[in-house]
Amino acid sequence: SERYNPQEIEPKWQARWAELKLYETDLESDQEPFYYLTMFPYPSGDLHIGHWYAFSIPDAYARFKRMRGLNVLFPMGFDAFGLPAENAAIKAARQGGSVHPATLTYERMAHMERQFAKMGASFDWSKKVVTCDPGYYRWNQLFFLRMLERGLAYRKASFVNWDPVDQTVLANEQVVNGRGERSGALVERRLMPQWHFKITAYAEELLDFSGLDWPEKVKLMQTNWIGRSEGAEVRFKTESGDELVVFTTRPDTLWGVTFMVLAPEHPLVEKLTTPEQREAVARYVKAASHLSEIERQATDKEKTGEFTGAFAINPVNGERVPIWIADYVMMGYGTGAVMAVPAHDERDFAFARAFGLPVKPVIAASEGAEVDGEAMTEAYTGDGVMVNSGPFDGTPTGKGTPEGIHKVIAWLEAKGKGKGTVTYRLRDWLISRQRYWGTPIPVLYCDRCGLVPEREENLPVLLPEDVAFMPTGESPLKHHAGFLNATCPSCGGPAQRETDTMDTFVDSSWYWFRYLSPDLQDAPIDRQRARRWTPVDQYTGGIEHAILHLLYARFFTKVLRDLGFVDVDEPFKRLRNQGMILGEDNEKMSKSRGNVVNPDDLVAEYGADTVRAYLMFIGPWEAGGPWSSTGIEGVARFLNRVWALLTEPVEATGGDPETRKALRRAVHHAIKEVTEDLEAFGFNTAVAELMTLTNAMSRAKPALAGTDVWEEATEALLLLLAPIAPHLADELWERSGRAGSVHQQVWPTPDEGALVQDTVTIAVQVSGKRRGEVTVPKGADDAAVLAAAKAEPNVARHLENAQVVREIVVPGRLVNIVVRK
Ligand code: ANZ
Ligand code: ZN
Repeated sequence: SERYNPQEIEPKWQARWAELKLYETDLESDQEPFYYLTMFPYPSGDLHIGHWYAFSIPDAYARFKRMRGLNVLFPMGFDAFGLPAENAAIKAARQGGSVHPATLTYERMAHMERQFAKMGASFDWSKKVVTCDPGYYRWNQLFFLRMLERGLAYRKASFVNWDPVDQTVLANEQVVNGRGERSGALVERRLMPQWHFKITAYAEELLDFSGLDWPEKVKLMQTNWIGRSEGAEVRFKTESGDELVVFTTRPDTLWGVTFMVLAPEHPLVEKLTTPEQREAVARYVKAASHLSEIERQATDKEKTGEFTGAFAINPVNGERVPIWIADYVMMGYGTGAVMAVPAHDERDFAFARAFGLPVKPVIAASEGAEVDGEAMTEAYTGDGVMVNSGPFDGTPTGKGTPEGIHKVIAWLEAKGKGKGTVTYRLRDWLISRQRYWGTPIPVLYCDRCGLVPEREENLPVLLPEDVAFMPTGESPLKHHAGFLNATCPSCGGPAQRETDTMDTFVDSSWYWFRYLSPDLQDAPIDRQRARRWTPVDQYTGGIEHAILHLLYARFFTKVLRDLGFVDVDEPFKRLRNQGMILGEDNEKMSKSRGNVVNPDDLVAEYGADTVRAYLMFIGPWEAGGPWSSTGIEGVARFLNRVWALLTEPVEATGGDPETRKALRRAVHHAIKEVTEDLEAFGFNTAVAELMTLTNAMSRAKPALAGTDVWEEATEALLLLLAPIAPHLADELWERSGRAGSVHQQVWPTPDEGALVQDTVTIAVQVSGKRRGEVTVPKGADDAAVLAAAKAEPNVARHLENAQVVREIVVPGRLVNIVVRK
């Protein structure tokens, strides 16, 4: 008979599904909606095995949910703006050629769409969203303008990585060992005006994950990223009369301050520094400007710093303390100034020892315990009681027993020397990119009016197509006269357009709302549909997006709610993250290691269904695992066995009731298990269950082929296989004479009756007299049999007020409970 030939059947079914428009979702249908979103890809060019893992398994989930009777929306699009396409254009410019990011991006998207079709993916492409389309990014611009109105978008000087050779701002990823990736020049931290979104205004709300079924790990990562710290702001005065405010989580250590440290970028540094210290301080500030924040915060980094020559007065005891600058203090956190308490803070301790500054303990481990700053070898950070702290001596204090912290805050507030406050590690979202391939920020600079927002009716501010890329990488927008020179929307005079574009994370912060009405002309979001379809029921994607994308998406949803575009507080109800597919050698796949597998080659060799089923079989989807070429062979054999099982004819003998019962039990067991597995993203165990069912069917075939129970088994196998190997299942569905597509069928439900094991009936005696009988599963253990026996009503009556002295179980035959009255 005919062999399983995926190269023939897969294109056939892909064409048939497209023709039937099988996966176009009617968003207005009365059927219960289920929004399954999977993170849309950047159009990098070719689908790699990671894409297959991230998309083919979600496809199985979407197919499963459709068969379960839900109206599933499973859309797809492209996160199409971004650096790689622009870098390709810049590279071409350096080599004297030219490539346009738009051309490249659209070519790549078309190629990837063809590859998705070959995967058998059931995306609803009729809702496609492409973020570099003006019909999409115009709404980024509208949101920006509305946010600007409300102060949620603003422009302020921020530190950026400046490449002095290429005269351009670099992303953190483009700075390697402190140097520009391309120019090799020492990168400087420069203060430049940049656009920001005020995500910090939502810090508190973003810490609330109630009602979200998200992995604990992701919630924890976001919580730490937001980094809420309770503490106090304390007002110190410099000797020259300037106010120097510090943020501290430990105001209870104020009496132990022996010096102060400012971030090198702190605005008071220049003013405070004495003439003798000026040169050394300037040198230190310059050196610090070459370090990234990550390098500065490394815990093993040797402490460096410089004395400013100035002093401050401690507001709690009037002590005079020297003011230093050091790179371990960050300008972007708290107030950029620290009251240093070396006795109780590790970083301050290391700094004090490095520069010979005094250490003054103000917390004793216990009442009366001796404290000696000279003798300390490390900071004491534990709980204890306050000492050498004026009116607070003897007060218990510490992170675990914060009485002292609270009392000192109340005291500071009463004396007007400070106040309790909450600080977040989260910074406002810097969205400015000095790049071409992104959404133009819709504002202008007018000589007369200053900063002027573009009028909403003039949107979109189009990205000009006729641009020349610079070998330096500088944005071509800066040199495009037609784009730059515009009319002021306010006074009609000449104005210059903003040349910064938006971070592409803006594009991915609301795209799932747009899938609901991708062509809507007069609004970004169909609010009615959004009410019905969001929050997204299930979102899946890579763990690498645990913080930025997922936090921005939550922030944007809340902003859109506050701007009146949507009515939900959160974007994604349930989140799951897939693991990673590693090479055969258990290492990350990479070209340099030579351990990459190419999905196109695999599809040509085995067919898409085998690749899909094998990726599912590798291990729990949320864990990932190493690729195995013998593993995929095994799964290929499995699908071939399914094919042979349902296509090779046999003369069956008919079988007896026992074999019929055994087959039905295997079938309904599989239905039950596969359903539970798929619901819980247990794709590996679902495939294993199907292998077990196939084995049971192989054993039963010579007896039962052609009988009603065989047909029941065939139907169940194909239905359960449909999400996993969608082409093979549909082909066998058709060949077995069944109507329609298997993907339009209803998911089976297990017949609980068929699951019941065979039973035996056992006589029950009480002290040797027969008092009843019980029916229990064959092979049930003694404890279960005894429990059933004692529960039998007549037996129970005879056991009342009696003391059991012995219990005898003769398996499969008899129970005797010996009692004494
Ligand atoms: C005095 C003190 C004494 C501190 C003590 C800690 C322990 P978290 O918990 O992460 O919020 N700090 C404040 N602003 C800083 C900045 N811009 N750069 C670097 N460090 C800064 O950390 C808060 C603590 O980090 C603050 O409390 C301050 O040191 C330091 F026994 O103040 B503490
Ligand atoms: Zn003007």
